[in-house]
Amino acid sequence: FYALYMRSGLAKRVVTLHPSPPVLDANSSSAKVSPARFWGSYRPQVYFGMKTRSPRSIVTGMMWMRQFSDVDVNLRHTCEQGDRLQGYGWLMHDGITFGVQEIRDNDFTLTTEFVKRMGGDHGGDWTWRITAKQHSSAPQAPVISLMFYAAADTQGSLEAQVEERNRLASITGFSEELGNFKITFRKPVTGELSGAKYASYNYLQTKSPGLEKLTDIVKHSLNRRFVYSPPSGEKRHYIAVDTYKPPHHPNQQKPADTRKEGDFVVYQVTVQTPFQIEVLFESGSFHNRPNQLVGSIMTQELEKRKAEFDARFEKTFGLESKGFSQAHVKFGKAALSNMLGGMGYFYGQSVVQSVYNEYPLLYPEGALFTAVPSRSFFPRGFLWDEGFHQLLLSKWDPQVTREAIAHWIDLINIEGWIPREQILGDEARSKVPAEFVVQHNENANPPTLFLALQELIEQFSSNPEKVETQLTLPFLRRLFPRLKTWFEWYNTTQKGPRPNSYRWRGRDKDTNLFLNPKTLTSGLDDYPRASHPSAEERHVDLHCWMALSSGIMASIAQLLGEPHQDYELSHQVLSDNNLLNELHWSEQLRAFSDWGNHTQMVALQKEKVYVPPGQPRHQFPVARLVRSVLRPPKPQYVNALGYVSLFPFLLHILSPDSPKLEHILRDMRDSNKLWTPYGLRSLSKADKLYMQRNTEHDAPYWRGPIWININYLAVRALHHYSNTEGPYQEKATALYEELRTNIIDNVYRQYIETGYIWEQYSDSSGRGQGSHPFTGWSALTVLMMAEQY
Ligand code: 6A9
Repeated sequence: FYALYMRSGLAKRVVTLHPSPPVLDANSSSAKVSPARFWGSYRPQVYFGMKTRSPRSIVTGMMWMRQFSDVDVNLRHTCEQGDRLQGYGWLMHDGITFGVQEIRDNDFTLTTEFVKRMGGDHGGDWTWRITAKQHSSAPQAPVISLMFYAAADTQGSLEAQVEERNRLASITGFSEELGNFKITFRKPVTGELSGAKYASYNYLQTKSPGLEKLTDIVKHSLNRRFVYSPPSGEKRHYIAVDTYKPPHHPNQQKPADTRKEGDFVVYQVTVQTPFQIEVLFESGSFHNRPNQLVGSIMTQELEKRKAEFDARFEKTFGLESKGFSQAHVKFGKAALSNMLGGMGYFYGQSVVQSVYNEYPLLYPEGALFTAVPSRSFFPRGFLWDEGFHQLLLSKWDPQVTREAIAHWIDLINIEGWIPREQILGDEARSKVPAEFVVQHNENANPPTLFLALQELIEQFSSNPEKVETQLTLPFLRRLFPRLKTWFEWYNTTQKGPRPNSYRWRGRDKDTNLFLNPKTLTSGLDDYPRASHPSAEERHVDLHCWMALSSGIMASIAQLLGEPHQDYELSHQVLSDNNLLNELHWSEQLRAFSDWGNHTQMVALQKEKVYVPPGQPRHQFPVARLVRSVLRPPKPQYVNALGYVSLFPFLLHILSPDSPKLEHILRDMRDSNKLWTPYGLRSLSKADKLYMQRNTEHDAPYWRGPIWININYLAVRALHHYSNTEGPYQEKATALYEELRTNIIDNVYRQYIETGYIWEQYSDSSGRGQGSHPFTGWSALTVLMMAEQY
């Protein structure tokens, strides 16, 4: 009985939250406490939509489709690479009051703008303006349907107000967090001063069983029976929302889960380009509004905010004064804006597991306000990505950074663990294949939030009089108890075989299926590590992350007047270049390296499939690729030259006078190793695993391509060593200029050519590849342009 009790106690630890008071008050995001940040474009996974920072927010959004096209139904809603848009993203966005987005579809462009106006007790009003223009290449002006919607997420109510037969003039509604409100749909006009345009109207009012079902419901309701008949022009059938009947599942025994149901109202307007449409949200508690935020008033507001944005951007990053062209500045604004406009507010439960659980468990419900790496492919929070995101955002608005860090750190459990990938809520989960959902509590991810904290501390120390930076102290005070546990979690659960060494847990276990078992937890996924994962391993990148983190823990403790000697000591020990050399310097490679049970002599080969004589071959399984080990592994250095070998340099742990620095700078500049005209490649061209697939389905990822987060750290480190007295100072300065220029030029050129900022860049052509748009850490290009590190 006792054993059973113990087991269940241990089993619960993984889902038990940290006992110290949360950094954020329970109502800190509410309309009352934080009205200006209540409404926002916090739905990065849709092309255009807004919600509030509350758990069961009413959500608003827009879908669209082109009528009379060859393609059957080209409904756009959630950001999908498969839509093959020519480009989309926020061009301007201040994170709070307004945003301007451009969406380039095949033969027309939609500009989606919003402006907020404060008033009342529920986060105020907002207006959307959608402007549609055909491309000059289009043979005739396309007819487009915009579908604006509002949906309730288990609470609140929405009601369609219909005028003139089937034109939905407005939606009235009520919810806990918004009180009463009204959403008004204005008729399309050609321009601000012209009268209404011919348009056809449709609407749908139904119930949705969950927010992840909205696209399907609209699709299933579409009908071709409607006639578009402009005063001058032919009559044609067009597609529109009609009545919605849930799809019939004959085998489904269970009744629908009505607890998840919510009202769903869609307004469709079908009109030919060019046109402009406004949608107006008015809060019921906003009584004395001076006028409606529409038409010329909206135009004035937009112009005012654009001018403010431009001035603030220049004041913050100074790109114009550095001599960048208008086109470069526009690019920089787009990169920043899409990261800000890509911030999401997610709410829900992770699915987690520890060794004490037979099955995965649901983590406690929680909120996460975070930037996301990619609005299309990974529109959710990733722990180590976020530290990089906040390096950029903290320059623009340190309050965003404090709130994002606070949300992440409030998700910590009693052990000190934070799930690495945050898949919160049904909408987020619907985008992730089941095998990737469960998060394991032995798995880490680089503690990059310390980089962002370091930036906040520096802002405070260099400007302690400023009211804004002063908020950092009370913030750190509340953060500290949790931060201590977080640091301790890394320090204990990821410790290595030798004193003061570290090892990433959670490497792939099934070693014969991969050329080299992956280490997803390190963030560098398939970067080559020891061929045979074992407890003997030690990882140089993790060692350096710990050196960095202990140093920042020491600074925070000191700032707060807390004991800091232990952190300081750890920092000194881990930064000791002699220890680092002893644990990680490979004389053979003349570079820093991981250590482990390793052999270079592995290859992926086709498995032999035995086919008995006389039997048809096709009745037997297709041969898969498996790994052959041609020489047995032994404890030794892994000797893979690439990003991992650079870490003592990247995180400034190497002393400026270390002769190792010379080797590093030489390897970096060597085109046969790491140097390319587009940035540093992740793995040396000379490495055996350079650009090698890991399985037949698994293309090289961190085995050659150029990643901007690590390149940012490299440029920042070069800047550091070029400003620090030492024998390699000049060399560092020269490399700094060259690398910085190469990265900026290429990311910019790719953006102009393809319309996107990308997840990674080809080391052979510089071409953007992988997920896009990726204004996660690739947007750090802005900081390199600004030379702010
Ligand atoms: C798979 C597919 C619709 C991989 O940017 C996020 C992470 C980084 O943290 C990591 O360092 N990316 C990098 O190696 C993307 C990971 C995406 C995994 C999700 C599910 C969904 O299909």
